[in-house]
Amino acid sequence: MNTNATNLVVGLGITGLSCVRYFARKNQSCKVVDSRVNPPGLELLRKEFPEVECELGPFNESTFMNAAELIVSPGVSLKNAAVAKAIESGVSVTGDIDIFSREVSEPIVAVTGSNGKSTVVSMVGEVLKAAGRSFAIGGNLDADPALPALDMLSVRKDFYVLELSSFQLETTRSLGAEVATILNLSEDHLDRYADMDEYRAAKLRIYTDCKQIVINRDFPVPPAIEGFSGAVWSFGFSESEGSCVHPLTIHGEQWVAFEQEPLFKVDSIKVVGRHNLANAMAATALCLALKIDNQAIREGITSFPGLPHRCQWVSNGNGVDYYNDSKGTNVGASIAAIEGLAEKVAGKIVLIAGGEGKGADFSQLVPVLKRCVRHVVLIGTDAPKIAEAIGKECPFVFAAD
Ligand code: UMA
Ligand code: ADP
Repeated sequence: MNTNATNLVVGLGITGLSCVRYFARKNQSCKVVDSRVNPPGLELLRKEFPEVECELGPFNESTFMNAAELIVSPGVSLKNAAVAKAIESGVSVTGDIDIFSREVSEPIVAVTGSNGKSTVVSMVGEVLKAAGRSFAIGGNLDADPALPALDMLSVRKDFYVLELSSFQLETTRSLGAEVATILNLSEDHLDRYADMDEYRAAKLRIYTDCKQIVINRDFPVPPAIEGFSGAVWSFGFSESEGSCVHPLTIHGEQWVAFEQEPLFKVDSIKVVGRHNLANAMAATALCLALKIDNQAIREGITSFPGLPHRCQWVSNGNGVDYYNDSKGTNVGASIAAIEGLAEKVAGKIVLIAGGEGKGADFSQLVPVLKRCVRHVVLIGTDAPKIAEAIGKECPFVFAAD
């Protein structure tokens, strides 16, 4: 055994820095590696922890082999050659969420899914605020400033609400959440995973050792509840028996109800689109699992104004409304956003789309484009791929920006 072995923090971004801070609080030593020569967290590391050794540039396999444990940032795949070789030779591997779960005894609310995570965790936060409970929200959440999981521990709270990506879940062995959910699953990150099965397997790790599960009845991700003995809650547009949150018509008005009990009117929710109604129902089910009272649920969900860059109204010029949905970073998200907006303006939408497709199949866009969109403007790296997929089905132009 190598007696000089130390914790090796792999990646010096937001997560890596939070890991270094964690080890410092614990008086444990660590070393950092990053395959970039000038990684984003370098300046802060030098300032806050000048004593911490940092190895930059292409990964050195022997550094990995000699580590006591690898703490791998979400952006670094476990298939990375240096990481994989170290794991194969028996070096233990973990991630910030795994460490977080070992440190926390308070209830964790854990949310993953391809889309809607940030909206749902933020809604849960609004409800906890309305209920007067102390809480922290963080993890994958793209907030300003970001709050990586381990930094959430600086002040103890009643509840920890975690947005989790499949990347983070890859290194999470036993989360032990009070309540966990996979909101939905559609193609994403296929540049990192071999196929959807591998992506789904990473997501399913969210349920390990959790006490309660919330499932989306319209989009179950099997085998979530096979052999599960804890409480199962659900949400969805379809009718169902058991502990479910769903829309209910009462005297001609649409409500969100728990079983037969109305909680709040559908039109009292500020965020638009069917996908956001699904998000509101998911957040409601999570809060019911936490035994938060109905009034706080109503207050929290209906006061939530929505997050920037998610179907966010920007301005009106010459009678045209402009919406920013730039957080729709996969095909499923864009379909949900277009369909949500089309409830108001079917057939009149001009879609500006592009960027990096991460291996997605753009042909899935065709039916919704034909139904809801009159023209597409294509930008960014994968613009030609989108053009190829939509072909003659929907008129498009290329634009430089
Ligand atoms: N790095 C290497 N070698 C590699 C890949 C990365 O050294 O092969 C280094 C980079 O040079 C960089 C560091 O790793 O210095 C970056 O680490 P990271 O990519 O894990 O990013 P962090 O800054 O730690 O931010 C991560 C999440 N980013 C990713 O998963 C890509 C953030 O989610 C998250 O908010 C943060 O941890 C705190 O938990 C962002 C995200 O885009 C919002 N997530 C993806 C998504 O939502 O689709 C998953
Ligand atoms: P995430 O954190 O999972 O990326 P967000 O709440 O930030 O999700 O929403 C990002 C985008 O995903 C939104 O702009 C919208 O286009 C789409 N979206 C949001 N909620 C849903 C949902 N429940 N189902 C499908 N797409 C959704």
